[in-house]
Amino acid sequence: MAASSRRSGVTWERVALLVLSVLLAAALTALGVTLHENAQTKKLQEECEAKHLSDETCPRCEDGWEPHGGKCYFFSLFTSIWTQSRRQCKLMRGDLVVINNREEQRFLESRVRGKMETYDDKFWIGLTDSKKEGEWLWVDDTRLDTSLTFWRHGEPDNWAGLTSDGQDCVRMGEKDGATDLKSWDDRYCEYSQKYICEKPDKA
Ligand SMILES: [Ca+2]
Ligand SMILES: [Ca+2]
Repeated sequence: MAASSRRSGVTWERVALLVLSVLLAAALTALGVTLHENAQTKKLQEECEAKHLSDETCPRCEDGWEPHGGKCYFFSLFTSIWTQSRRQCKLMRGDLVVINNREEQRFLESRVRGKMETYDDKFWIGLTDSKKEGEWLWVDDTRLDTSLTFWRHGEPDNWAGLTSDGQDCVRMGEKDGATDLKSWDDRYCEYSQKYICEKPDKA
């Protein structure tokens, strides 16, 4: 009986030890996996920041910027004159928006419409003829493609009713929606408007 009891005791001790070993191994494995995953996540975050990766786990645009078609767009909440608006965009490592195709105009037109509070609550874009009257240049120094313009009816008119300087900066937006996306209007540059900044996303 004594021998049997001792054997039995030894067996139970062994089983208990085995169970504990298995539990310990499982716990260590789980801990290792967790540590590894945390390290991976941290590494990915660092890579996102360092290399501006476009991985799905990386945000494509900074807070306050809206992603669209490989670009990030910022719609200002406050108004300023055209040159100051451009300066604000540059401070955020962007520039006033350059509209390169009809799809981009469509996107901006719909976004701006949703943000306009009054009919005059339009947004500056990066188009001006301030260097030479009638010669429209984008802020990236490209000439306006005359087959890709979205002037409202009767614009640009370089209207000089308020100042003899005329109108050299372009704003966009139609609160009720633009006919055929035509929402551009040349405006006196010293007028305060909201504005749209643009920069490449982190791709
Ligand atoms: Ca003009
Ligand atoms: Ca005008």
